Amino acid sequence: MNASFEAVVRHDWTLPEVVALFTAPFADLVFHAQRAHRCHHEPNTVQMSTLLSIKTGACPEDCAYCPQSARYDTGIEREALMDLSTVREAAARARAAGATRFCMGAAYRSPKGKDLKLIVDMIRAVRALGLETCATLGMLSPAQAGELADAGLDFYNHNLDTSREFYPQIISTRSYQDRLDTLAAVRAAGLKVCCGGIIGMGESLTDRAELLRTLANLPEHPESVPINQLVPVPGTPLEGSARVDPFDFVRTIAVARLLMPQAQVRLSAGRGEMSDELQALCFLAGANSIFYGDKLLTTGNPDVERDQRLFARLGLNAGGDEARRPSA
Ligand code: SAM
Ligand code: DTB
Ligand code: SF4
Repeated sequence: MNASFEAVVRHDWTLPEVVALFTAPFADLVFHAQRAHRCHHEPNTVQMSTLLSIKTGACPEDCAYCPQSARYDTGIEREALMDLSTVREAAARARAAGATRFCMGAAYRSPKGKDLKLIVDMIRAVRALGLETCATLGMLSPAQAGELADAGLDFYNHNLDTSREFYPQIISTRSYQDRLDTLAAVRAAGLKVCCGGIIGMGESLTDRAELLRTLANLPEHPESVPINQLVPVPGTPLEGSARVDPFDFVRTIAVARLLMPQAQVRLSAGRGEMSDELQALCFLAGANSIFYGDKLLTTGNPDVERDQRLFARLGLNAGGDEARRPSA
């Protein structure tokens, strides 16, 4: 099948169409992804979100990639839910360093009622600093999504992680359908959706195509699509995973850009192990947002100085959601 490179918003992608994009000559794919990027976004503008783990470790789920699962001995320090002033101070530091969005992550299967009330206070405090807010707290019921929306939360992050077919090899404690149900609840509550996956867990090209196809065929495209490269953490079942071919990672970014042309495609975990040249290729392929700050949730991220140097070398500007062109 010939690849269709047209950058239109569609929700009816077939698997052969997506595979044709993945297997197109690299330069064709990246060229068309960059063209799509320029139709819908300000070129050279990259949005920056800073992460904070507000509750760390001791998670009852068994996600095979995750250092925070209670089932694996990864040596991370468990921490109960942070207090409000610590979160506010971290958000103020992130804003001072140039982030426009602050994302609070908690190692929950789903949040308990009393914790959600405390998190609502955190969301209000972060918003009051003039930052966009994002949370990732596991599964949500429609009522919980509504509570977060009422608090003024802007984005909710909940990833599909991989294809429906490969998923059971990675997680057994919650189903693919559970994830889709949470995404539907988040959307119905009026929150913006941040949803993506992980590359490098041993999945096939078909699994990568199915992940992106599932995201693109949702009733509405996620506003933000994080593409994580697996950080192989010692002690997790995936610690020995083979490194992804860097060109295949760039291809994944490019296909995400073509399938979801209006989304922020986020170059996410794994940047610490990527060269400046590989990150530049990811930006060329349509990535226009990153996680910014010395730490992701529990693992490392390039330090702020390295990112600032990279932005200067590439002529990139830090920008917010206004990067989306109104005419698109
Ligand atoms: N507990 C919540 C949940 O699972 O929705 C929120 C936090 S969880 C750490 C958020 C996402 O981080 C996961 O869905 C996964 O995509 C990503 N992630 C976790 N560990 C990772 C790793 N070692 N490498 C790359 N991405 C990872
Ligand atoms: C996402 O897709 N990636 C971020 C964010 N959403 C929450 C998390 C990456 C976590 C990497 C492993 C860690 O630092 O614990
Ligand atoms: Fe828990 Fe989330 Fe980690 Fe899964 S990814 S083990 S749900 S913190």
